[in-house]
Amino acid sequence: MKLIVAIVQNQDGKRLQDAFVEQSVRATKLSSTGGFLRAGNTTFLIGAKDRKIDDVLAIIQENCSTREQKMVNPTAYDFTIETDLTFPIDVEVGGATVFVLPVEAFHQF
Ligand code: 2BA
Repeated sequence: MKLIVAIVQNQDGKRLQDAFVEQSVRATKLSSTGGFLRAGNTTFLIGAKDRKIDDVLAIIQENCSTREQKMVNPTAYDFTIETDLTFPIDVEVGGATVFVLPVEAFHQF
């Protein structure tokens, strides 16, 4: 068994959750915040048998898109630094950032 941790954009979270339910993939959805953009994103925890991992990854890939997101350069807030970067810059986010971890034990009491 593996634990899949998938960080996706909020815009894709609902669609991905629906796809998991439709395809009988058990998942837990958490609200999370990206450390860089400091914007909300969605993290799914999925416990899956080894033989199902590729199927779950395919579902994630099919339902998550890459997007450009605007952010104001953090140095623009520092008035001691001379910078022209007071305008928003585009940052490419996603589709999904996925970790696959080994599971030592799984219990449901
Ligand atoms: P954020 O940390 O808000 O990052 C959003 C996007 O900003 C990233 O998209 C990446 O394109 C860019 N970015 C992040 N850190 C950067 C940096 N130090 N310099 C320049 N650009 C940077 P993604 O790579 O698609 O990541 C989307 C979200 O996935 C991240 O949101 C974070 O919540 C999570 N994530 C990505 N890599 C991770 C990792 N190694 N460990 C834990 N969480 C991660």
